[in-house]
Amino acid sequence: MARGKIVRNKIALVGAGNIGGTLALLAGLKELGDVVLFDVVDGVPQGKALDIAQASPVEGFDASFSGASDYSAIAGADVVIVTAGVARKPGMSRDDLIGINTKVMNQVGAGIKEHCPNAFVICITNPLDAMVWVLREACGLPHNRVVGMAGVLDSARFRYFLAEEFNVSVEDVTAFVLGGHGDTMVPLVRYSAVAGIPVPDLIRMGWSTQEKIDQIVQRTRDGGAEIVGLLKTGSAFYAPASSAIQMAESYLKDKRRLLPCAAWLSGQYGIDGLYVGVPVIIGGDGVEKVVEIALTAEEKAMFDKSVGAVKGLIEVTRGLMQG
Ligand code: TXD
Repeated sequence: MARGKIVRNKIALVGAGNIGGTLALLAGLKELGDVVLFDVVDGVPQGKALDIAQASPVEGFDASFSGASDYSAIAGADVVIVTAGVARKPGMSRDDLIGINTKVMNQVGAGIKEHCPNAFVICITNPLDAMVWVLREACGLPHNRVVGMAGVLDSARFRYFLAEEFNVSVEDVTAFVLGGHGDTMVPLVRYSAVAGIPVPDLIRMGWSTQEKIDQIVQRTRDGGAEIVGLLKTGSAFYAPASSAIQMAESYLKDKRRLLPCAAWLSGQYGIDGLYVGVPVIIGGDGVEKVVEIALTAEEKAMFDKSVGAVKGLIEVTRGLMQG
């Protein structure tokens, strides 16, 4: 059968700041498609696009890079990754960003609705669990085509700390973090493993102690704040960008990765009508399946507490939107 002309994917990055610029470089290095950087600060998206394009002869990737401050530039995007808004400074919680970033999500959602209603949308802007909901409401896309990036990052932090503790390759460590992207997140030790050997077994084998693993769980919860405290001028951006690109790649290449993401629940886990961090399969149709794993009573209690925190965040956000 004659093959039609292969057209490159189009990736729109709304927000060309620390994460946005890193997303653009990673998309280029992985040759995921043509990249449009969008930002309200004129010159920044254009400058970063040109700078990354000039790296392409060295790195050997063929793609177009452009910068824009008009939403028409994202027309027809296959994937939109949203980092627009303000980031945390030391002493600020993710929740402190609600007011400003809610307004930004409504603007971004309107741009997506008008220019690329068939896209797969990955929200990164904090507070993530609320902003992904605002963005979905504003763009009106199907719930399975709007997802939040947080769990992949939190799980990556957890995986890194476990690999360091066990002195093994990060490639062999898998881990799960459920719930909201905040202090109540639920790193699941029971579902984390090294080459399939569950972490609880590794503790019994003397590879670590429960106390050290508990400390790693807490350091994972504090992962964002630890970096904000060190950087002082902003928050993490390399690992968040890598995490979102993994989600985008799973969609663009129909890889059906099983990844922890903030996904819309319509009855799963006994929750109906809320974005929560759960394991999902991301393929060519977007979020193709929410995976319901069995939880012990203790794990369920922690998950329910995290869900409660997300619900509280949504109520505050609703109040702001109606105010
Ligand atoms: O795991 C996660 N989801 C979190 C998310 C991990 C790390 C960072 N988290 C959040 O991502 C962070 O708290 C912020 O809310 C976003 C973006 O973080 P980033 O570090 O990239 O922030 P920057 O460098 O400030 O970039 C934000 C850009 C900046 O260039 C602004 O000019 C632009 O957003 N901006 C806008 N773009 C479009 N439209 C509007 N209205 C707008 N307002 C600001």
